Amino acid sequence: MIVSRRGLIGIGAAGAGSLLLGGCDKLNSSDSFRGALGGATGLNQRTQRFLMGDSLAKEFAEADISPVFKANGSLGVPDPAYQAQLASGFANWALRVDGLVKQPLMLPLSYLKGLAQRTQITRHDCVEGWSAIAKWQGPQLGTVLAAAGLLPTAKYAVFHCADTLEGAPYYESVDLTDAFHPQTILAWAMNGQPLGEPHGAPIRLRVERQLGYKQAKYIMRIELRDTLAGLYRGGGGFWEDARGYQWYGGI
Ligand SMILES: Nc1nc2c(c(=O)[nH]1)N[C@H]1C(S)=C(S)[C@@H](COP(=O)(O)O)O[C@H]1N2
Ligand SMILES: [Mo]
Repeated sequence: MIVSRRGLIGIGAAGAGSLLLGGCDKLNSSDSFRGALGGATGLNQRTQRFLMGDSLAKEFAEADISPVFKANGSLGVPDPAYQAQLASGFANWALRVDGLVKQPLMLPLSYLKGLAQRTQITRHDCVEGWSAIAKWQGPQLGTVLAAAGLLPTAKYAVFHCADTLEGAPYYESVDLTDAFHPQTILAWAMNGQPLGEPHGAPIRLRVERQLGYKQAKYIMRIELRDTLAGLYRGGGGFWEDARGYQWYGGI
């Protein structure tokens, strides 16, 4: 079941404060929480290294940043609820993390900005035949997933976006190998500025070893699942469903 955008924002406004601002300080200062978090991350990273190694996508220098970075696919989200969030700087917005997790979370943008940040200058490659280099900043996805605590059955992280393309909701997914890769971040800043609407405000995925269509913009919800079957047309992403693009869009 997909939670409607309106419903999501409603939960965000009501639930975010109580769950996080109340819970988070306590969690962060608890040694056992930090221990549990480290353990969960370690387990997934060991799995990842065994499978794929921890090869990094190439990173570039400030001087390499492209003067123009084309926006592609959806250039905005006409939905009035999204527009209201955009106008308020996403002050009442919260990212929902749910599905196969121990603790579903509603994470305000301020919380994501307050986590340890990673900054990386990388090249985005779109299958339509263009590339551009930008600097991205945000928390690692692994940090956010560890805060929710994955259930043992979780295999995929699915990103539900606010926009629709060709009448269908945009979504994407990665496996836990890429979810816990150090360069996989929930970017809220691009070239030192908060993400604008064309590039996916308030947050977009950067999963740097894969192609442009995997870099989901306008992420509202991250759902942990054991299978991609039964979700939309089962391809694990909008373009995978619509055009048969490879689910693993490796570069
Ligand atoms: N939500 C959402 N994410 C998306 C898309 C989209 O249309 N909607 N387009 C994808 C494609 S094909 C590309 S190349 C990049 C474009 O990102 P940009 O607009 O920042 O250049 O976003 C990807 N993520
Ligand atoms: Mo693309």
